[in-house]
Amino acid sequence: ERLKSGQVMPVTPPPTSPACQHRLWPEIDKVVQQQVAMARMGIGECGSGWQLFAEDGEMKMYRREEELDGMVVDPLKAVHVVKGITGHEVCHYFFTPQYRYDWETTLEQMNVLETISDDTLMFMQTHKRIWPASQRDVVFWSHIRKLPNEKDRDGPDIWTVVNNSTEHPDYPANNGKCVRIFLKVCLMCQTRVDPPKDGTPLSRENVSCKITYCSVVNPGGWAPASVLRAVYKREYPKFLKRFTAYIINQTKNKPIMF
Ligand code: 6CM
Repeated sequence: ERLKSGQVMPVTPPPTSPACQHRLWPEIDKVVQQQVAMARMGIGECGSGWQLFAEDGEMKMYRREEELDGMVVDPLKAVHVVKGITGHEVCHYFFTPQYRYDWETTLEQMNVLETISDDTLMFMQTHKRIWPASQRDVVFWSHIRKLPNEKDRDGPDIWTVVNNSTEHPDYPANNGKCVRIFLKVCLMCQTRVDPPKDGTPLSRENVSCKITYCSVVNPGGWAPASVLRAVYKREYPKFLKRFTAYIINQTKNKPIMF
């Protein structure tokens, strides 16, 4: 059928990621969409049960107390607004392996098991042992994506990184000294721009980033609930403060990456 003038040919949109040929792609795309939808929901919309457990300036951290087979699997949701950095920058430093030892304080060792594509990696990490529990390790894919800003087409895009546990035949779970943990993590970042009124060029003073960080970690094996909750209460605020301070420091003399 011929198109009338002004009509646009309906075509299947091009694949959004070069990782789309990979066996894990259907799962990656599904989980990313689910996690972003969850991250977009406000605290009030997610149903009751979110309790504020840490607050520091603009940073607020909420958790829901949940247990599965006697193990603490409390979902966590943190929101923060940080001046001087963009969503793309936050996601870039979270995703890129070379920076991870700089900001991830619980990390003992990190290996990239597979480069699925530029925007999708598979990691194996071992984390520092926390007494009295066994040491933990984790295998997960990590995917970085730019989401179009649907509300404001001229505004900056939203960026996200989703980490999700997976399996790797060469690294079976619970086969050495470590207990395998299972995680679902979503970092979602929205840049806000407040351009100078006097027409001077945009600087880092004019940008800020709204960060939403959601995670569910299943410790995978015995870990005393009270110790685990105390560890989370201490470690999550420490992580978000240290990580954002690190990005401010890394980017301060660099051009703004939108
Ligand atoms: O999301 C974060 N980091 C990412 C990159 O490393 C990635 C990894 C998350 C691993 C989370 C491990 C949590 C700590 C393990 C404790 C296990 C319980 C031991 C038993 C204690 C009694 O998504 C930042 C993660 C920040 C964690 C505080």
